[in-house]
Amino acid sequence: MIRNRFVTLSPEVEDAKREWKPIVAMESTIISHGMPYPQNVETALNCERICRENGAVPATCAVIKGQICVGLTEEQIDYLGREGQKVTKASRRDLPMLIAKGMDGATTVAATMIAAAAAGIRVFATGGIGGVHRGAETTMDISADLEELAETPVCVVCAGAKSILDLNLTMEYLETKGVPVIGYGTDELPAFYTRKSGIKVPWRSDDPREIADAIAASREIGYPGGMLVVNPIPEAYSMDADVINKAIDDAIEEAKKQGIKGKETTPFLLAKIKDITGGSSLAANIQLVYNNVRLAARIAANL
Ligand code: PSU
Ligand code: MN
Repeated sequence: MIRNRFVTLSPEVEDAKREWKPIVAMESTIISHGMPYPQNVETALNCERICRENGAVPATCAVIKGQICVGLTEEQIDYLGREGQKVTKASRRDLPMLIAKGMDGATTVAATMIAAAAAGIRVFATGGIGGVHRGAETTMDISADLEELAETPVCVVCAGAKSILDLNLTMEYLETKGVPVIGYGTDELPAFYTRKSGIKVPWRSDDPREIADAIAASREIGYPGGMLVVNPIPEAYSMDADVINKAIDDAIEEAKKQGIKGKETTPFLLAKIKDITGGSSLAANIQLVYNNVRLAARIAANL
């Protein structure tokens, strides 16, 4: 998407663009639907601080009163965090009506990529992306994030995908769509809370500069889409695989029992997993996001 009258850049992001400073986009569904208050607001503000400390300007994105905002104030971040699930979870398909109605929306990876692309931002840091859900052969539950990666020229840095998803099918989908997937310092897809999944990634890079070169190359050769960098959670914060996998299985069982469907699925599972693990999944989640912001800032600085 190109810049238009529905996209507002914050003064800080506007200045950064003018001065060609590195910028890193961040999403807001993770704030409103991905974590509980007040940890969600603390985490989002820490992400912005860590981004600045690593030499890049943060651009947290959301829809506020029908405007696609690239760069939020502290008050806006606090508002999204306090409102939590009351704010509309906004993916690609939600943007036109949110704008028409002048509503607020917390943007998913897909919608944040659209916002970032409109502002000419090439790098985006988050925790986890949506993907092909377990059982998608019957439910058809495949996140719009995957289509967006195929279409929109933004490099998303994440900690791999959670095994609430079918990781093999998610990788197959990305392959079909021609999305470059790059393991940062790893040959394996990280499984969000843990560093390993046993699934190979097509590419590995140990150098943020090389990843920046790949982004630049993808633009020059006319790739329409983005790129996915998968960055393992730091060893010190990674969880025990058996503990987390059991929690995920139990959470999925509970979701089935309660008939949770569609866009409610991911937020429900995240909250349930946090309860089952007594909050240790949340602590891991927060640390992996910080780690991704650091890497994204370094990539952006090399562009
Ligand atoms: N995974 C997480 N935390 C999150 C999400 C995914 O660990 O907050 C959010 C992201 O905003 C992602 C969205 O883009 O869920 C995917 O939702 P869906 O599967 O409904 O597309
Ligand atoms: Mn879905």
